[in-house]
Amino acid sequence: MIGTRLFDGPGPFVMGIVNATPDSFSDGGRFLDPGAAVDHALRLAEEGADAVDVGGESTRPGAPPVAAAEEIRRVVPVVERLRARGFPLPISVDTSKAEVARAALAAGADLVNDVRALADPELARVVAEAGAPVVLMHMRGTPADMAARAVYRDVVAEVRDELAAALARAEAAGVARERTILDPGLGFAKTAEHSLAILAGLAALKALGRPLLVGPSRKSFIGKVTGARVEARLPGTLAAVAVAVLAGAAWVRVHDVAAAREAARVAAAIRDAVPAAGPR
Ligand code: PMM
Repeated sequence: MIGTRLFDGPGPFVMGIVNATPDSFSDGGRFLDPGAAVDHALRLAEEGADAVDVGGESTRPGAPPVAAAEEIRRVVPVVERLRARGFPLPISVDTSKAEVARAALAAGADLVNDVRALADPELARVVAEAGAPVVLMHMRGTPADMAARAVYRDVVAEVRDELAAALARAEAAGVARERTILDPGLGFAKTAEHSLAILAGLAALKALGRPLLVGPSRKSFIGKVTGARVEARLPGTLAAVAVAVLAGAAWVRVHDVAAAREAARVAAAIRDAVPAAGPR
């Protein structure tokens, strides 16, 4: 259950991104005003999003940390205004801070998306007490130092094992396993080659037994392949969305909801198709 809806089964479900930040890598500054962020969330709902993810702290490589009070000032008014208008979708809050999660959940958010996978025990406590679903994303270190930690022998196996450890940590803190969604964290403590390898090996992460969420949208690994600037990475994003869904991702987290939803639905139809027995 997320909000009032049961997100059971293989999906695909689309999480639309609402960044209320001045400096996110692809849309920083556009939705800093709460009214603009609210309008954007409404647009994403019209485009067919299944949930929206509201964030007040940029996690791009090297991004400076933001104080909790500032993050609350950016995020909570957006959640409040959406709920006051009867916004029908689950609202996720993209934060690693307990105070921000607490305030956003009190304002009507339904789930917590933590790029640090509940590394902060206080945030784990908040999530456990609220009984809120949580996205546990794989990263190493923090956005400030993660690039230096992108060293793997077998990136898929190591991400799988580190996500298993995050899941165990969450459960030990009282978070129900059934309330977790796992995310390999494309671009977080990963080179472009690592992110591509994760997508190629994504099916192996299904062994963890939890729904997977994948966030390829406009990321630099796409630019590395195509040479496209951030604003021109939609075609590459759609290829990654299709691959993720085909490999078993239940959720994709994207900026361009309408396009990604179509790509995800076609990929899911292919995933679920029964191949013909062969030439007649
Ligand atoms: N990527 C970003 C931010 N938050 N959360 C999850 N769960 N997964 C991601 O891949 C992810 C995230 C960075 O992208 P943005 O700045 O465009 O939101």
